[in-house]
Amino acid sequence: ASRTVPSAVDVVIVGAGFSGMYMLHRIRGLNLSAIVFEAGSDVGGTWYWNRYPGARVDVESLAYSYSFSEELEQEYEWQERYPAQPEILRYARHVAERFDLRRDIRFDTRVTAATYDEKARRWLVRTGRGDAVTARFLVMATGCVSVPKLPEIPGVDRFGGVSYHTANWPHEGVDFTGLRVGVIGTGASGVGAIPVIAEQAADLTVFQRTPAYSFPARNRRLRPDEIADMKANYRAFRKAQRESGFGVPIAVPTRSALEVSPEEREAAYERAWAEGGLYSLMNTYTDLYTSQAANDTVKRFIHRKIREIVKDPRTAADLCPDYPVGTKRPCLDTGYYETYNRENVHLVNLRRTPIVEVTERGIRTSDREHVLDAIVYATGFDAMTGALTNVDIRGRGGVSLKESWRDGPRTYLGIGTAGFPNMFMITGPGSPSVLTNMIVSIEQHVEWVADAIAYLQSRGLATIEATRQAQDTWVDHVNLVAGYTLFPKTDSWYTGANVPGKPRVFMPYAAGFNRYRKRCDEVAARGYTGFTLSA
Ligand code: NA7
Repeated sequence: ASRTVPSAVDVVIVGAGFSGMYMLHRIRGLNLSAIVFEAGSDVGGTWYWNRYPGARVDVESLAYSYSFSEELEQEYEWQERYPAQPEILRYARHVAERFDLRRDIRFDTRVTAATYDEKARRWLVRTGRGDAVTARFLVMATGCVSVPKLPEIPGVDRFGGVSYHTANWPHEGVDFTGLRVGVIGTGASGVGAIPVIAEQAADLTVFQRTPAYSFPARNRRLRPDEIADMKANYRAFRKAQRESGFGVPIAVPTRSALEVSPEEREAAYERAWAEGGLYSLMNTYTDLYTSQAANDTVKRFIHRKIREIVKDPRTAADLCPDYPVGTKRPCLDTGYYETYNRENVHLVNLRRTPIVEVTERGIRTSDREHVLDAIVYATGFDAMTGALTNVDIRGRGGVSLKESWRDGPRTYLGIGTAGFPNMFMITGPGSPSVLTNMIVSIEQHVEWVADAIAYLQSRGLATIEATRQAQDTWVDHVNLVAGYTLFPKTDSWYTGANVPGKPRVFMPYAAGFNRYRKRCDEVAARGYTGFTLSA
């Protein structure tokens, strides 16, 4: 098929995941032209790349779906409470078909540079395939956890077996039958992959640096009656999502974990554990994210659960995390802790015996060499900023985004950044997105950006740009809010600590999605306060 790229459009959108797809749909609704560049060969973003066994979403399917089209809501049939990657990718493809999105998306095309021309007031966007397109608006829909990070371990290239990163998994799948497999990393990706690989592999060794808190998903097929029920009540449900703190409607806790009796608390934690899900346990009391003493109660509860499930006491002890629960994104699992009771699964605690190097034959820890046929790197991402700073973005005066974010990302509302007119980020650093049901955050951002562009159009305005003052105030506010929580106390990809040399800043906005959305709405209603609009 011929591949044409226009030389000028109204909007260039980078990325065809859930953000870029919806952005394209909204831009079309404004009767503007748009082109989307996507590095992958199809839509889906995260769900296109992360094909490792056991990859699942950690928000319930009926809530982890677009709300902008009632027809889409009514016609789509989710199968599982927490669908696996293939089902979510199928949904993304369905949306692309349904709204005829693909004709404006150029696949297998990575954007390499974007330069703002102050005279012409247009962005010039370049791709790895030699495309050069100018646009009035640039929307970075590049995702928050989309740049895979390989570990800084010597010898990674020397390994004689096969190796994979979970976020760059072969499309044809991998058969581990009969193999000795090593998995490095025990975040959401490792916790998802480990139980499934364990069933296949002859032998599985898990290399754990920091244990994760993992809650049972209690995944199951959805019943026809609950699907029908949701479809009948979707409008009220979506409203409740938008008015919630995490983009997931759950009862708001009213009491401190420390004001109830230990028995009552245990009973509440037991109910949440039995119910499963990402938010139920941490939503039992008001102060689990803010008080160390309150958080300790839920931590002790989870430690007990781990010790009950895992038979070998030493392995169980190694699996118990010591940082505050929830300050790294907790995992949802199906049989994760149980997997360590299998004869063919071994846990290596890297705190005791760190990895020294990867050898031709496997992985050498400080005490011995582990001989392996395959290594799976579940080592995470250069999150929240990597996908933005990897593109050579230059705003006013040729200043690069990477340079201006040298000491950490600075944004206004996580949507715009000073010095980069008419550039928008979907779910950027400084927004609450990574703490929430991502699709709810994506829709809110896309709609806000589309409304801002429509506003400029209707008033004949050319540019919108965050002021430095509004940005400074917002960054201070994000930090102030973070300071009231336990989040900054733990090293994580929220703070940039997982990437050597990355500035340490707690990047998400932790005051809740509902408060944030209200703030964004007020900014828009007052004529985009904190942004400079120019004729
Ligand atoms: P995460 O959550 O960043 O987890 C990465 C894991 O890999 C984590 O356990 C890391 O340990 C470990 N890691 C990273 N580098 C190394 C080295 N060099 N040696 C040993 N272990 C290492 O990424 P995921 O892909 O699991 O999940 C990302 C998000 O996607 C998740 O939160 C969901 O929102 C979806 P560490 O903690 O750094 O000690």
